[in-house]
Amino acid sequence: MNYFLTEEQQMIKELAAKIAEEKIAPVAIQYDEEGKFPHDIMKVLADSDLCGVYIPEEYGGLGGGILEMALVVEELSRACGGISLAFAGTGLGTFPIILFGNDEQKQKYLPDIASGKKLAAFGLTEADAGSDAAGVRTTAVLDGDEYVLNGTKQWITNGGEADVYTVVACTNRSKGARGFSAFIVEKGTPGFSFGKKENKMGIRASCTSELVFENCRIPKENLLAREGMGFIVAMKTLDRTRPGVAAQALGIAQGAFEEAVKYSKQRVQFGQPISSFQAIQHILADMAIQIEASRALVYQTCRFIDSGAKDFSKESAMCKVFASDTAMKVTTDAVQVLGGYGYMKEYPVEKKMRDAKITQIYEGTNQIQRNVIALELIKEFSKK
Ligand code: COS
Repeated sequence: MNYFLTEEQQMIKELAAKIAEEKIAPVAIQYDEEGKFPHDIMKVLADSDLCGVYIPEEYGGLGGGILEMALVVEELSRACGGISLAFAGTGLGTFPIILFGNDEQKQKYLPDIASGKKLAAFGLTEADAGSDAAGVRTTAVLDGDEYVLNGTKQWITNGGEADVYTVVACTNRSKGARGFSAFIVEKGTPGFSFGKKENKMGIRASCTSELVFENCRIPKENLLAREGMGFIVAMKTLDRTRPGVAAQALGIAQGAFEEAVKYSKQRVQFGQPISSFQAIQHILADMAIQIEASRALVYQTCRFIDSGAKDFSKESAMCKVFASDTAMKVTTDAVQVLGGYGYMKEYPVEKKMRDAKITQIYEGTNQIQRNVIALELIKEFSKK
């Protein structure tokens, strides 16, 4: 399918694909087994100027949008859905600054993220605030010229590895979702430490950790937007980054599909390659249909967002649901095509199936996405 990418978008996609093929694919299984964070791959991305594809040019980026970010995530995820997350998780941590940071905050943080010198992370989730994001308990209290943070964030992608954290905390509990505020917290700030690193089913090359705040004092200049805007900062960020999760799912599915086709042409049973059997052909055809439909929805949603659309919660949620459900189905089918070999760790598809699962869960479970979609639909229809 021709998606009529611009010359620059095509170049970005091809460069990311080359890095994925040459640098990531050969080490993906090893990184998965060792749970090794991909600093060396991030260095390659930095040297190739890909870290800042979605960051405005005035702050050292390439000035692209969500589509450019998605193209990189898709290609890296084709080789490894865990390694790609060092890049995608940084995007999630950076968008609150791009969207709500003042010029000073942008000047201070974005150039180093764009150059790949620093990684970022986003701290919203807590033990009792998962799907119910308004359940955040971490507090931030203004004391003179500083906010004092107390609380623990859980399951934070890039936690411990990132240098810049955008964190949502409660500044006025009585106001519910309107009582949250968002802050920038730098690694190394006294009172800010990291808890246990999680041992995960998939995306094992990605680091997932707790963020612990114990009387952590940060300058009041690190408040993003205004007090009370934290929930909106989080929701507007997620509206922009859920297509990134969709792109990760798309890449994982594409990678699994390619492995399944390759294997089906090599594997001989009953005297012929299994690709000659209709039972296998139909599985491959269904995979290809679903992947192409995902890609069309992901790219179009990204373009819609990049066109300056004001409200796209529904579209963003739709592409996340569709692409992640597709990734789960396609990777499971890829294991099926490879049969017993597919179940073994020597072959790359069981890892892709494990990596795919998280895309149905994080940045809002697919059940939450369906809530968002349904509520928006009902709102739209009641206007008619
Ligand atoms: N953009 C702008 N504003 C939004 C918004 C969006 N996408 N979504 C909600 N808001 C606003 C609402 O308009 C409301 O504002 P008012 O108080 O002015 O009316 C406020 O935020 C609270 O919204 P709502 O009442 O819908 O909040 P709920 O507590 O019901 O939560 C869901 C809504 C479930 C959608 C939210 O909690 C969510 O997205 N949960 C999943 C969290 C998630 O993705 N976690 C993963 C963390 S990152 S890995």
